[in-house]
Amino acid sequence: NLLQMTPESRVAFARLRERHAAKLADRFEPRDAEMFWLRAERWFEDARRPFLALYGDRDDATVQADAIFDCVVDGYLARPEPLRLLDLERQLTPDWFERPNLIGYVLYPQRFAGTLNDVQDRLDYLRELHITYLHVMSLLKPRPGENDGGYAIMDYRSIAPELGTLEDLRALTTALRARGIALCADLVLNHTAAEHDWAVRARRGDPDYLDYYYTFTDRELPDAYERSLPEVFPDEAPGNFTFVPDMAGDGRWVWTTFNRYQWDLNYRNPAVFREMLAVMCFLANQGVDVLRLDAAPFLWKRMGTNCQNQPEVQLLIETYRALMRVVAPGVIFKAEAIVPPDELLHYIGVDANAGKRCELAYNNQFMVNLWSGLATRKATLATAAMHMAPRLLLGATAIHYVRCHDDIGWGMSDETLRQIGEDPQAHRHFLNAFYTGRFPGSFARGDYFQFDPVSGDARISGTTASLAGLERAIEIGDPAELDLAVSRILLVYGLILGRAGVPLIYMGDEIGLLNDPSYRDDPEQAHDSRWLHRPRMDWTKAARRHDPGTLEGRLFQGFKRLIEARRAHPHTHNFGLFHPLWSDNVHVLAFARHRQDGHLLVLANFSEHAQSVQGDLPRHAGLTGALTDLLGGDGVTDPSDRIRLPPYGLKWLVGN
Ligand code: OTU
Repeated sequence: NLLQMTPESRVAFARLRERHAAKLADRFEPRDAEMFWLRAERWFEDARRPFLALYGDRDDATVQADAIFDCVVDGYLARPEPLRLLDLERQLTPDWFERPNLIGYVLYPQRFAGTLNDVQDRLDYLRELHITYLHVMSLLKPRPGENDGGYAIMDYRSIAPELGTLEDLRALTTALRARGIALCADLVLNHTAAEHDWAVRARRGDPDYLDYYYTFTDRELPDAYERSLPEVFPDEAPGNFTFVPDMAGDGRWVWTTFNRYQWDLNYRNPAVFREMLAVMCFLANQGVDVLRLDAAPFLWKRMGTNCQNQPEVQLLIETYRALMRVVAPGVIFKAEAIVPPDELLHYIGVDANAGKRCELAYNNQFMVNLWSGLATRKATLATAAMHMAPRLLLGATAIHYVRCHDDIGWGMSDETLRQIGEDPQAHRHFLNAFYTGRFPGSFARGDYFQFDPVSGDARISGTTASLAGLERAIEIGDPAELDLAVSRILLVYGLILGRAGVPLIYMGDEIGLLNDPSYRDDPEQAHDSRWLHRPRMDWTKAARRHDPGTLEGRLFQGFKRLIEARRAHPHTHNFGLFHPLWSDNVHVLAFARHRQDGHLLVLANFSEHAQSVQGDLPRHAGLTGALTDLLGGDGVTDPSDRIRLPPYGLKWLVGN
């Protein structure tokens, strides 16, 4: 591998060994020390090259590059034995996060159970759903008061006091590991809370720390940036800069993309790069398996652009990715980049593009297209989008989800909308009207997020159940409507479970939790309608999950059936080919998955009426012989018969 290094890198690598050989030999058995050096050698150039592309212009570039590897050594020295074993195990099973048995669940610990110890007490519940990937949001200590649902971190090395202590986190990760559940934690790396120690020092005028953030003495540059900058939270946090009156003497404007108390970090400063690297090592060494890179697109700013998805963001991720492979090869990255497919390709790719990108990323397109499908009763947009997606993206390991703690922004591509004959603006306005229940005949009960009365633009808040019609069905007391709502929920979840990648269940969806409007009475939350879909787990409802006569029982058992069908068959393993299809019925979504050990055809009816598709569709999808429905519905024997789907029906067909 030394051959792949530049001559300078070879010298730098020799320097690194010299600096640390004794320390490592002291701490580890010779073989564990050698394992480190093998990995360091393997990833050295992969880390150093993008790092120098970012910081190579500095006079002290070599010193800076050496320093990041020192940080890697420290990270490995602190890596506990059980985690080093896990690293080995995962290197033997590099597809551990791509397997059909990976089933995700995302929760707020406070709202799900209470403390981290309370979460541990609820693991049996998650076991019933076969959860093997748990995203626990907002673990780290946030600023007091308003904190954007925990996304304004005051200390990356402490747990939120109401949740417990670092010991509790380690106990939780140990318990999860024993059960084969990977833990995903947020790495909020674009910004810190204004109360973080770095920010406090910057505010006092310490020049080293002023350089951790983007600060400006007057409006000249902020105004120039604003000309091309969008606003993420226009309602409650207009603009991208906040004036901090007592900062560094006379006050300064601080870059705050999100809320006024979330200060964007300056990654042009290599000290910031290093700080965050140390945080990554720290979290990995507590037993975190998946680092969710929050707001990844925003990490680099450039005048005259929207300051998202800049090429330097990829270089940052590439460097971090390579360095963390040396410290903790069992740890993977998940990009939280809610961006169009062409941009998403820069964060993730097939086989994570030889280790340079994130292993996982959210598939936002599929999510919004599912909701568009439910509103229109048509599969056209989802089908067109799948056909137009970059081929490489189809091979990536996506997080498939129906809802999350954030709003739904209608991020489908304008190009795809036009291709299917929809006017992009009109379609988004329709979806907003539909999901706020304003559109005549709508079954949804959601609310606006960041509604702009001038343009009519908005995003949507609401739980899966409320958006899918359950809230309204209960309100009007109509059992037929209730049946339809249950079918809609199981349809969209059945679709994400029928795709490869990681299906992610949002806390409470499995028992149909409805909107929680109580946030409106809390002054810290009232302005942020995303709290509408962050209800507390209702354990009284959950207790009914085994009773098929109850709503909760129907949903929970429905989820279980889908999950168990997925786990029992190899088709959703990410090693395979994804194959979008057009059926001859606009209401029916169709896609296939090809593997050497079998082919799967997924059919989904987005309408409340029975539908059928041409009987030779499975043959076009490569399925032969008599077909079985893995979900227990009717199989298919005669290709000249049309294949029937009940209202909101779903089929997972396999050949024999
Ligand atoms: C993320 O979301 C988090 O998921 C949010 O809960 C936070 O408020 C936010 O970051 C700040 O930490 O804009 O509307 O492309 O879409 O990072 C939510 C990524 C957001 C952004 C995403 C962001």
